Amino acid sequence: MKTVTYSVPAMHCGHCKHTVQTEIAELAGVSDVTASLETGQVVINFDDPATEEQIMALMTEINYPPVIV
Ligand SMILES: [Cu+2]
Repeated sequence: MKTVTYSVPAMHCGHCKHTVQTEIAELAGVSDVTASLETGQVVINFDDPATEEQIMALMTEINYPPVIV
């Protein structure tokens, strides 16, 4: 199990948080996504076949580009 934490400056409200969490959670291999508006961060637990590159590409695609912290 790998865990990554990204800062997501584009995440501003509950709707953003929901979108980020549900879209990332749909990726095969992702087991848990926790977004926090307080910190502006998203914590993602994942395993194969998901990759960090794939997660970052998806987040960019849905207009919530991640910043590595
Ligand atoms: Cu929003």
